Amino acid sequence: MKKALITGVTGQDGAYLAEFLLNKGYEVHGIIRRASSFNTGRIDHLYQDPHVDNRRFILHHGDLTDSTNVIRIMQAVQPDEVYNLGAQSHVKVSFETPEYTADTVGLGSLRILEAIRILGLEKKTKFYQASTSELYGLVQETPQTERTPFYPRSPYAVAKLYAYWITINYREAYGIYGCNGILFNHESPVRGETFVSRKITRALTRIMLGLQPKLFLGNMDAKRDWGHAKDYVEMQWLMLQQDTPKDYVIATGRQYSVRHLVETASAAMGLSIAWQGKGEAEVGVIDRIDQERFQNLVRATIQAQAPEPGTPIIEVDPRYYRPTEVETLLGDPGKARRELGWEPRISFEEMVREMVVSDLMLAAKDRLCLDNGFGTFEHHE
Ligand code: NDP
Ligand code: GDR
Repeated sequence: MKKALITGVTGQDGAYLAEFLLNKGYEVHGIIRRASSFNTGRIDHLYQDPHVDNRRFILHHGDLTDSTNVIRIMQAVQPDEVYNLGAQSHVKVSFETPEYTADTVGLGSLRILEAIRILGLEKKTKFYQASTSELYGLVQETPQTERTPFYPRSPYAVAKLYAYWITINYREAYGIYGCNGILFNHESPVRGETFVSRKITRALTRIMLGLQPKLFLGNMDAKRDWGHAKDYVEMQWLMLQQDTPKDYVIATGRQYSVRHLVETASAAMGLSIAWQGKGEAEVGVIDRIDQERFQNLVRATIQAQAPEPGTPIIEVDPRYYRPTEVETLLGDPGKARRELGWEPRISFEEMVREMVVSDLMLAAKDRLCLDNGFGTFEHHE
């Protein structure tokens, strides 16, 4: 039975990858951080009681900033494959916590690679590095391929640049099987609530149920190549199953603006938005609500309780602008398609719809509680 170790197992990709590897018959180990409240919501469905025999999903407390801890876990697990997904992964937050971001994202990768060396696992342990389209930053060519020059535009992206090159350096210097997956944005119903896709689906569903008055966004002209996390974790595994370690771009080859994402999510619920004004003064007002479409989507007794047509529900808030922005990203997944036979299966529209349905269910629970006198649910980002 193959053993995999996942850093960042409690995150979006970690949860999908753990499930994928368990289904492939792996024994899966994950590193989780000690927190003052439960942080395992995304992997609770995979949890196995430590008191049962033959467990195949095992969690270890740890942190990428702690090299002794990383070495000890690697020594205990002796993994065949390490997936390094752990990171302070929020680009905007990295401007506020640049040193911590560099430590987890940049040095965190080095600590695992060093653990492989120190423990003499160079010939046994394959290493996957979660690299990112943010490396392209101020893009030098469109679409971006494995050969497009990098120009990182945030402390996060600069830290990922170090992680990218240290992976290649350890591959060349010590013969470690190390790969970079240069993944473009990928989302899902368990995407972190402060990334733009989930922020949009969460806020719009809550607005439709009268739980939140407005959605505040930053740069709505930003364009991204958005795929589904479920498709992308399969590729992370595929990269480690080859004879030779290589780096691959993983993307859909299609690009949309943040504004289009808002429109797609709204349309899935029968809500149409009319845009008024420009720049920081731009607002999105409710144009029309197709009640029948809304009802068909949820197939439950919950009623839409949105404000009247003409009400502004989307506003620009410059606090969400970044000091240096990545305006446009579009990937060319040709190498992955040709060499690994990989194609994304889930379309942008299907993914957004899945996120809307999931967030509507969560909002409906809050609505039901509120209607029955439990809680106020004022929290929104
Ligand atoms: P998430 O932010 O959802 O998850 C990040 C994970 O890293 C969480 O499990 C988090 O733990 C953990 N983590 C954070 N800091 C530390 C630390 N100091 N030590 C150990 N673990 C830590 O990210 P995603 O799942 O979306 O992304 C996975 C990886 O892929 C990240 O490295 C990200 O930078 C990269 N990436 C993501 C893309 C995307 O579009 N999603 C695209 C390209 C790259 P906790 O739950 O406790 O916070
Ligand atoms: P990104 O994702 O920075 O590409 O990094 P995010 O969803 O945060 O932003 C995408 C684009 O939307 C614009 N935007 C907003 N973003 C957020 N978060 N909140 C807003 O209110 C908002 N309004 C507009 C942003 O300016 C940006 O242009 C993600 C992370 O998962 C990284 O870890 C990963 O490496 C890259 O994707 C690929």
